[in-house]
Amino acid sequence: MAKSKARAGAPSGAAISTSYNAPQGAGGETHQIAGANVPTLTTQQGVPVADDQNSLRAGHRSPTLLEDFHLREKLFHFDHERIPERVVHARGYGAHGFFEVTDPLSDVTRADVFQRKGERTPAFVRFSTVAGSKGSVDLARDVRGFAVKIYTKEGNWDLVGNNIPVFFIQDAIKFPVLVHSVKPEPDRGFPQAQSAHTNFWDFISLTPESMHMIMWVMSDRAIPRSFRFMEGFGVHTFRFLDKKDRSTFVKFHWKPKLGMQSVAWNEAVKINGADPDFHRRDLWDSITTGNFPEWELGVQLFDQKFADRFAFDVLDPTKLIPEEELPVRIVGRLVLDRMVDNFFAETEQVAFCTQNVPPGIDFSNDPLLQGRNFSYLDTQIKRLGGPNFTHLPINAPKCPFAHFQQDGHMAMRNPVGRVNYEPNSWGDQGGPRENPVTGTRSFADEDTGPKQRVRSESFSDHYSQARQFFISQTAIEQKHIADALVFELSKVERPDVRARVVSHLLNIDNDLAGAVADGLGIDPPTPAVAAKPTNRKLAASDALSILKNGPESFKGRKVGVLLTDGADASLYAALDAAAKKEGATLEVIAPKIVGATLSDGTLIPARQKIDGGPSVLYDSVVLLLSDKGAEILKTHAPAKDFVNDAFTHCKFIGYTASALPLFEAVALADKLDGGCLAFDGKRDTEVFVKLCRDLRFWDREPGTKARDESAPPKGEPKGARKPRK
Ligand code: HDE
Repeated sequence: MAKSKARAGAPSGAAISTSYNAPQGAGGETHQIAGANVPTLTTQQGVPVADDQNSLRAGHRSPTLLEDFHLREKLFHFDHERIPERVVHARGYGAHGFFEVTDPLSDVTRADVFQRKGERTPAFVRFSTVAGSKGSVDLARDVRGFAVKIYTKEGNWDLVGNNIPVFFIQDAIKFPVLVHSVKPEPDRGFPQAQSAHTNFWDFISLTPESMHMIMWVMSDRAIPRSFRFMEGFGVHTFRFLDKKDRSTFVKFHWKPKLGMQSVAWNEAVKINGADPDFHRRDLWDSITTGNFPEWELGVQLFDQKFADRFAFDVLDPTKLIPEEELPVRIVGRLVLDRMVDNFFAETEQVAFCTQNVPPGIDFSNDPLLQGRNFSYLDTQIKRLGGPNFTHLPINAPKCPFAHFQQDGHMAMRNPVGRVNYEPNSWGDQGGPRENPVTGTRSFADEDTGPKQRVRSESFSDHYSQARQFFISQTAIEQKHIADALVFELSKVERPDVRARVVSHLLNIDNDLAGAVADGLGIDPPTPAVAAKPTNRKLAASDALSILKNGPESFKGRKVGVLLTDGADASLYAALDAAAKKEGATLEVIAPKIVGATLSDGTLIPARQKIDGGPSVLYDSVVLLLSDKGAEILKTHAPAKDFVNDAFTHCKFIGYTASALPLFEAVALADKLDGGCLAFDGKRDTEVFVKLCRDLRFWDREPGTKARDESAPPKGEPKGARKPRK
């Protein structure tokens, strides 16, 4: 059991946690070293170690002796530290929390976890990217995994979802090749964590069913600002079963309390260089500072009649049900309030399995879900080395369990007694028996037919919802989709593949196809042959847009404050207070990591030295400079990039008049717009924070209408003013 302890005599005075293996609760042998009482280092067998720095040798300069069991054990264990990384979703980050019911669902499900209002059930969540390996960057353009394990009183429920409500393919049999196509190309072993390459788009261009998902993946949903600002979806249609085993179909939604937010593509590229762990750090920072991220759980409930009249097959995982057509009922909340003690033991070893459902939750016949129910158990056996991965604390249920499964690799429990089978004649000595009353039951589905390899005709519309997604976006978001497609296809080496993708886009939206063809410098080809013509009459769904559902506040966001010696102390204090009032945080960037001494002599420590804290890491920026500070920074490349990037990425910029030389140095002094606010006095800091509620000043983005009328900005303060020079 790994222990974390504060070590006495830590140099900084702050508590340092150490991570080492020791028996749970055991005192163990200790000894004094440099005034501290420390545990004695041992081998795995518990033998005390006298020298951990030098291997055993016959003389000063002689070969190492084979009998050095401490050396051999240490190397052997190190050599085996890695387990196979997940074949997909290898890069992930997890946290603990709880699920709380706010609106019980006893009317539709017997699942115990949904019965009592206010009841909290422990949960563990692992967010991930799909394509990259464990060490890849956080801001790849990719789907994000949103896997939730809820430790219910009737067994673990794993809702292994994504931040996108549909999927690339309709049948599990296509999954291995989909993944092969997006992963590094097999001969050259690159590109890493990128869909922008020939093989992926070749496969996609030959797989029209992927077009709806492609619209999502090319949208800003695939470059989220952090895990805290993205939605999650169960994707498939599931079933709820009530006490009488009556079925209600259900689709699961997680809605972030802080609202949705994404970064710009150019930011994503730069963040990956500046902080490849951007999403991990964000979750760590927010949870360890007590700003616990939270999502609402919503359900879309429907019956067979709705399914029959809905325009698409509810078993088709490339389709969603628009919220406008079937509202989402909010039934609970998920709060993440504790980081793991140990990344490997918990985040790496957690084993999600879609087939883990408690009584009252059941599967539909979605062919992708059916395939997943085999795949997840199978993959855990490979990854965790045997059938006993449920013995690991992160995977073990937190409710009582009783079964006759035994032995196998790494069995960690010690079953006692003589009886390991049932039925048996040993009465109450005979161990667990089945319970038809509380036991899990499946829906008595009568669907059956001839044995065949077939795709249902009802799965054949590949373009209508792709179009619906596209027309539901604001003009800015539509432009981002077109830009992303041009970027990705520009990395595709084969012109025929590029043209084939555009031929599909023509079945989605002519303007989109035209913009992409133009961006690639090609003439639009003829439209792809469609199994079913696009229904161009589907109404737009506002719920599908990020910008139409912007947050009401700047809560949970971060202001990067570039600070120099001599900066106005009262403005800094006012800005700090205004940000705190909003629930946002300040992060100080300074020319030196020691920080900046303000006009009143206070030293404000910096979190980043300017070279390590580019503006892409922040939601908005403030330049709080002294005249002297600005003079120094105006020739400093990272400071110039800081300002230039913040402006290019449509960020709100607060500044003091003394910062103007820095704007001049990047030729922006004449371009300052309504997204730039000069601080004349302390009150302006509050105006600035209110401005930031819009998250970005989109008027600045080239190639889009001044302000996208379909997305009225939320929370724009009346007092916003043009800056003065
Ligand atoms: Fe997965 N998927 N998947 N997937 N998936 C895995 O399981 C698989 C699919 C998702 O944080 C693997 O433990 C098949 C859809 C998440 O540990 C593997 C198919 C959705 C995670 C696997 C799908 C997902 C995985 C790899 C098509 C969204 C990360 C390691 C039939 C609803 C879980 C592992 C974590 C992981 C198989 C499609 C989400 C190989 C065969 C659709 C969030 O079993």
